[in-house]
Order: sequence, then C-alpha cells, then structure tokens
Amino acid sequence: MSRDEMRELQGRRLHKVVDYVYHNVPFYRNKLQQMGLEPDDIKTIDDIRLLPFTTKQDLRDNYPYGLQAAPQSEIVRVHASSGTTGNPTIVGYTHKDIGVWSECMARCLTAYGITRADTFSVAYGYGLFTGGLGAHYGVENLGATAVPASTGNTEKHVRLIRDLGITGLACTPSYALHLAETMEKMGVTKDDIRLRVGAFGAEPWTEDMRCEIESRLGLQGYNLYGLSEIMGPCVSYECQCKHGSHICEDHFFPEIINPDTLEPVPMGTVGELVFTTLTKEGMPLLRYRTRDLCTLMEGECECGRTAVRMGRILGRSDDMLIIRGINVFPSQVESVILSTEEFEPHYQLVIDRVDNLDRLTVRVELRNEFMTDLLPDLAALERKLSEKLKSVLSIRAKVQLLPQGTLERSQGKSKRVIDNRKL
Ligand code: DLL
Repeated sequence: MSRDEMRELQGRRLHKVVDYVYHNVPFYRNKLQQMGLEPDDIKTIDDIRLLPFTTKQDLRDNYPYGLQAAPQSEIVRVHASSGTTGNPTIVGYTHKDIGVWSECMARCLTAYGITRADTFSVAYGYGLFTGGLGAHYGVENLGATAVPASTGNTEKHVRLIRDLGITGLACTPSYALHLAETMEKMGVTKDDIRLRVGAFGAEPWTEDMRCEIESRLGLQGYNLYGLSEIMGPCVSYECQCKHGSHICEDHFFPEIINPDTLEPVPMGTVGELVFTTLTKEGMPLLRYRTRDLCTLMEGECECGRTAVRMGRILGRSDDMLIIRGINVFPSQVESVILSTEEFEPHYQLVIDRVDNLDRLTVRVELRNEFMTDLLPDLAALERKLSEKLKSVLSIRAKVQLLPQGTLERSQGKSKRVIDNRKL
C-alpha cells in the first residue's frame, strides 16, 4: 500500500475507533469531554495528536474490565500481563480481535519465509501470557503445522525437533540459547535437525545474540515484537532483510515521543513508542505509552514492504525488567516484602544468566527479632517468601536472607536492581 493510501485508511479507522470508545468506554468519554473533544473532531490520522495518552496506571486504576469496550458476551478470551504492583492488566479479545491477531501473526511468519509445508514449534509459554497462544493461532492460520511445545522439558523438545523435522521455532532468544546448549549436551548436532527459521522476542536481545543463536541452531533468527495491552506477539516483525521490524500499522498506529515532554520526536530519533489500536473491539487503546524506547524508520524496505519499521528495543522509560520473558517490576517485589512482617524494607534484585537462563535472586534483610541460629527456621522463612514472590511474579526467585543493616543505605536513589546479564 502506498503511504498516502495507508494514511487515508488509518485516518478512517482512527475516527471509527474514537467514536467507538466515546460511546462504549466511560473512561475515554470523560477524558475526551474534559478536553472538549468530540469524535467528529478526529478527521485525519494527523488529528491523533489531539487525543489523550493512556498509561499502564490507567489500566491498573480500571482493573479488571474498566477499559473494555465490547460487552462481556462478545469477549471470547482474556490474557493478562503483570502490573507494577498487585493487579495484572487484563485484556479481553472478541472473536474478530483473535482473527486480526492470527492474521498479523501469519503475515509475520510469511515474512520469515514460513509456508504451509513447515512444522513450527511454539515454545513460548501457553497461558495468560500472550506468546504461546498468539503464535500458535498464527501458525494454524497460515496452514503450517503447529507443535505446542510450550516452555520447560527442553530435552523432550530437542527430540521432537529432531524426530518431527521441525523447521520453525518461536521462543525467547534466551530460551533458544538454552535449547542450543541442551542439544549440544545431548550430542544432537545442527546436521541432525532441520530448523531454518526462529521467531524470537518477548525480551530485548542484541545482534551478537542473533549471530550466536543462528550459528548454534543453524537457522535464521528474526525479531518478533508485541505487547499484551495492544495485542500480543506480532505488533511488528522483521522481514528477511533484518533491517528493522515492520509494524502492522493498518491495525496498530505507532508514534514516537519524548517521554518527558510527551512531544513527538523526529523519525530516526530514539523515543518512547506509543500505539493506538485502529481495529480492536475488546479493549481498544488510544495512544498507549509502551515505555519501550526505540526509533521509527520510514521508507520502503528492500523487501518491498512499505510499512513503517521500528528499530530494536533499546531500553525502557520505566523500571520494568524482563526475566525469562516475564515482565517484573521491582515494586511488585517491594509490596510482597512490605506485607511480610519478618523483613526490613531493604532489598535488592540480582539477575544473572546461568546456562542461558535468567536467575532472579532477591536479597532481603531479616529483622533482628526474627534472626535465629536455627537453619531449618531460616530455610522455612526463605521458602515462605519465595512462594509469595512466585505467586505474584509468576517466576521463581531465590531468596537470600541477610542480617539487618547489611545492604548499603543510599543517600539518593537506591540501587535496587543489579542486572548482571550481558545484553
Ligand atoms: O512479551 C508479547 C510477545 C510474546 C512478544 C512473544 C513477542 C513474542 P508482554 O508480556 O505484555 O507481551 O510484554 C511486552 O515485552 O513492552 C517489551 O518491553 C518487551 N518485548 C516484547 N517483544 C520484544 C522484542 C509480550 N522483540 C513487553 N524485543 C514489551 C525487545 C520486547 N523487547
């Protein structure tokens, strides 16, 4: 599609979605009314600048279904993503939303060179996380064979890859490296398998990591980006030119802003990515601040696609960490610690990568009155905190208890996170 045609389509869709949320989501109607805006004020895609931003905090404040536009009877699935504390973000999808999602995902697989002849293993987690089911529906929509391997049981997965002649693999880049290592330990070589395409995302990764995965697994590794609030995997994807990820901008309109001034920054400048969903029915969002920092690129790609591309994610404008593909906010850990009487409100998160898998250690001070020489009592305390953390974060953390007063008290911003992963 030419740029003019795309902008015209986006303008029409934007008007429609603004009208839709105005009439179906009190949160947006109030915001627009406060700003003196009516849906008919939005005529072209350039008018998007008039609209209010939406933040993760707005989703939290309206937990669970406050921003949902479609009636519950139209919602066919929900997914969830972590919030900064307690409440996750709930995202409801209508039947049509699932159709758009699996179409975008099929577009992405096509760009990687996947066809109906391929067998594709999905090793993102299946569940509330959007990775597993999102990628799975795309594989089926394309007509390739889906193998819902999910995460864990890596040796069995290696055997499936070899025995079923699996040609495509979707997982986090760190899991791809772990898989490569397991394969090597099992004595399975690149020549024993037929993998040729990898769809890697859900966490930041580098060009060096791409080279390493490609050479160890013998495949072409492509970036896959997305977020649950907007849809899930496939908001953007690389093509075989590997020069930026094409955004499905007929469904998700991108902007790039300065996170401090909220003003747009010029193309090619690093800023915070903002998305407006143009066709979503379940939970449409206007100008959602992703907190992901990257650049946008215009201009036709060598592959012939005209869609705007985004560069790699370079960081975040908040403190969210991604550990084993799961979003973790230090504030979630803090609220667990503060709700447990045995611990001081002094803690540190240490993240390491061991055998290509992320390990989270939470170091926390034990109050003097709970200090004991009895090892079983200490072990029980560690277990208690570890279990609480697991239920809130959805990942296991090793707990390290420290005597009261051990952690350095800072004068200014405390250093709560020590990330030893080389990214
Ligand atoms: O991670 C959706 C997804 C699943 C994308 C599978 C790709 C593959 P959330 O759990 O909501 O959704 O986390 C979204 O993860 O805002 C980014 O910070 C980060 N992220 C996702 N993809 C990439 C990527 C899924 N390719 C958050 N590179 C986003 C870097 C990524 N960061």
